[in-house]
Amino acid sequence: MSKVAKKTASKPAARTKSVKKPPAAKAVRARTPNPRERQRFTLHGNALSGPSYTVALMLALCRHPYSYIHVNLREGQHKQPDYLVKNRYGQVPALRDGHAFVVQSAAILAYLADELGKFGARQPLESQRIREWLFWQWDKLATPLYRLRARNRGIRQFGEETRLMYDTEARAALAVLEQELGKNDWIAGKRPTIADIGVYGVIRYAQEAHIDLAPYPRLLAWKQRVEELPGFAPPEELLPLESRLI
Ligand SMILES: N[C@@H](CCC(=O)N[C@@H](CS)C(=O)NCC(=O)O)C(=O)O
Repeated sequence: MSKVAKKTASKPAARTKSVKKPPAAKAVRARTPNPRERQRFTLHGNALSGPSYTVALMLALCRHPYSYIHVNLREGQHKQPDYLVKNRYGQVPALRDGHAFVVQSAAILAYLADELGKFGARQPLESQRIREWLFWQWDKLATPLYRLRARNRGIRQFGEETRLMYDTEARAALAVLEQELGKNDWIAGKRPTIADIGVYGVIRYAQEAHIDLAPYPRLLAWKQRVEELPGFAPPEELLPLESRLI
């Protein structure tokens, strides 16, 4: 047998070994951050921003400290050149990790799940399911619910017909969640993942969108479960009105 063939022949054993490794790697990553790691992340966000909240919530649930920079949306800071180098889309949030900036809240959640080894998938199909929910959430849940909230806060203006359209869309999305939560306690399966964190970051604001969650009892029970996770904190605790450096 040639050297190459020998190497190939010995691969199955090596592969079995590497499959067993991830739990140990995860355990190392999940330990309490050391002083250098503590200063690793800086979240650029806004106190009223649901997407900023999902990232802050993820870091809180991972018990990972972070610095926080308040971006003043009213003054248009998010459209200034010095911010656009952090987030090319001119939006909050942006997360600095060392010298790199990662943007788009759902993508940031996925990044943090990989980096911190928490609330992510353990196998490819689970990873796919989580992604499906995160894409769906922005497509069908966040858009109508956040628009209704923005209207109620006076940030967006639109007439009754449009309000009714978003209201109908939001309720249709809530019905999907209600149905799905009849199968499992958590959105993407039997344990909490970034799909729950992303969706919670929208559901949290249902009241401000004037959407009553009472007709969705499973959703309410799930919301309670999220709020009971160790490290959970509401937006007002995680997103201050001023920058907070550590
Ligand atoms: N899909 C984006 C949405 C972010 C977003 O809508 N951010 C709002 C604040 S909640 C914003 O920056 N709005 C200003 C703008 O879009 O110009 C994400 O998930 O990061």
